[in-house]
Amino acid sequence: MQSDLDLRVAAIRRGIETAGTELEPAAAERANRDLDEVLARFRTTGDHTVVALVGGTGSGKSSLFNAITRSTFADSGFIRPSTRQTSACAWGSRADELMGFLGVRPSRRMFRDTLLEREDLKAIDGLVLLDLPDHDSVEEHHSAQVNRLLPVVDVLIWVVDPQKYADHILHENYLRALRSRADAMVVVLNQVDTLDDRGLDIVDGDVRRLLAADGLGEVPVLHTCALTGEGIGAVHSLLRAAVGEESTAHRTARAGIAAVATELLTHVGAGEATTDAAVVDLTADELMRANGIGAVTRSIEEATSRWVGGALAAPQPPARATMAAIGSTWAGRVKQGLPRLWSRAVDASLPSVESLLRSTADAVASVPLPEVRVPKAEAFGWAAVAGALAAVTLVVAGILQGWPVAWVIGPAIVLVGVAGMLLGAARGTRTAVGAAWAAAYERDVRAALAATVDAELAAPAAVLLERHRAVRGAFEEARLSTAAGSDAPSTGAHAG
Ligand SMILES: Nc1nc2c(ncn2[C@@H]2O[C@H](COP(=O)(O)OP(=O)(O)O)[C@@H](O)[C@H]2O)c(=O)[nH]1
Ligand SMILES: [Mg+2]
Repeated sequence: MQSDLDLRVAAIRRGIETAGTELEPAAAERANRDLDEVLARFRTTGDHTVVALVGGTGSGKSSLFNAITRSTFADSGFIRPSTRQTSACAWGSRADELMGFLGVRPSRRMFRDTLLEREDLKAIDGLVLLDLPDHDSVEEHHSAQVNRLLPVVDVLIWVVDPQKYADHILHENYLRALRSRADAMVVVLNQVDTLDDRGLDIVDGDVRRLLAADGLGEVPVLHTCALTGEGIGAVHSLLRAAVGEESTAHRTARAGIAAVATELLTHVGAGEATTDAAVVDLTADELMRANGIGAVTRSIEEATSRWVGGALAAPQPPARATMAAIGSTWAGRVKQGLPRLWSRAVDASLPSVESLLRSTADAVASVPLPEVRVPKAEAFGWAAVAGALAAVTLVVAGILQGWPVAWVIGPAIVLVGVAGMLLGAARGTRTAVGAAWAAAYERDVRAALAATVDAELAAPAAVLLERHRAVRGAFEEARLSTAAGSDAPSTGAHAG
């Protein structure tokens, strides 16, 4: 599971590096320092599952320790009623650093290879079982030991016996104070062999009632007899379950890393604006207006529709202030939601107004204005003129030659009609061609301007936004609540 934490830490370090100057140096420094601290603490305690037997003198903690480990390692018995030294058994790893951290003397450490264990204690690598000094051996070092234990302990097994389960100190000083760790607590009622069935019912009911009064009603209660081994199987199951859960040390480290990531996330935006075609087109449209392209297209339509053509309006280069406004509108769209340093980077990535003016002028100039002559319409026009002339000629000739009126009038009407149709065709052709040329000009200029916006504005912004996305993604990855790359559940009761 260490690798899961490593991945998270690596993600944060990668994010910090990718952010570069866009992350305040103080924030980066603090994050790195906090990560070092979290990792150092995790290395000291290690990714062990720590289970501690706690309770009053004579309840049977040491006997239970021995029963669980199938040893006689822990001092037990009335001869030495008060255990002064913590005994510990580690499975699968020596857990030396953790033992040292907890103040377990080397002579009180015991190591077990899980491969050599019986069925119910296989697969509990990483378990460390502690037999703590009695809590009522009122000694300075005892409370210090308990305090050191709390940040790493995964399961606290409170051992009570039928005589002393209502112990005042136990309830006041420990159970109540540890209410927040209720999910990590189990009560073992030991020495059940000293009770008959009725007695067991009464004591069990009492214990549960007292726990409920302490706000620990959910804490499971097991029954054991350390001398006969009765109920020890249930304790073994509990230990196996605890090993299967994410350890407290791991969860603490993960939470520490998540806290660092959460703080770093305040230095990036919640998302990134887009620089896609729709946004590029918005700015291209603004440049169209600023360059007076609308007037040019109108003049193309008008000039084409006239017989004699006419001069076309030329594009007008925008004023410097207009271009500056378009540039800052673009920047505003891109910077949306970005914090100060990232916004500053967006501004820095923008070309100067002069450069924008130049590239825009180049883009507009790259599209030539159309020739407004429409030969097809002119041909129609001349044909119409010829038709009209023919009609006039026919009429004049008919009058001079004295042809019958009927000969002349019919063909003349037909000729005039044809000429009229040709005139209509000429006008229609001009209008259609003019509209097409205007549209083509507008389309080409827009494409040229969009290409300019793409190259000059969108490309540098996209690089920046992509970097921001990578940084944000890295920090978010480090904050994921489920263990990345691990199937360990993130939370949950250790016993039940
Ligand atoms: N009858 C009985 N005696 C027990 C049981 N567990 C422990 N004892 C005895 O209780 C006394 C105290 O046990 P010990 O393990 O030293 O308790 P500790 O002070 O909590 O560590 C010893 O004499 C044990 O033999 C049990 O389940 N049944
Ligand atoms: Mg003891």
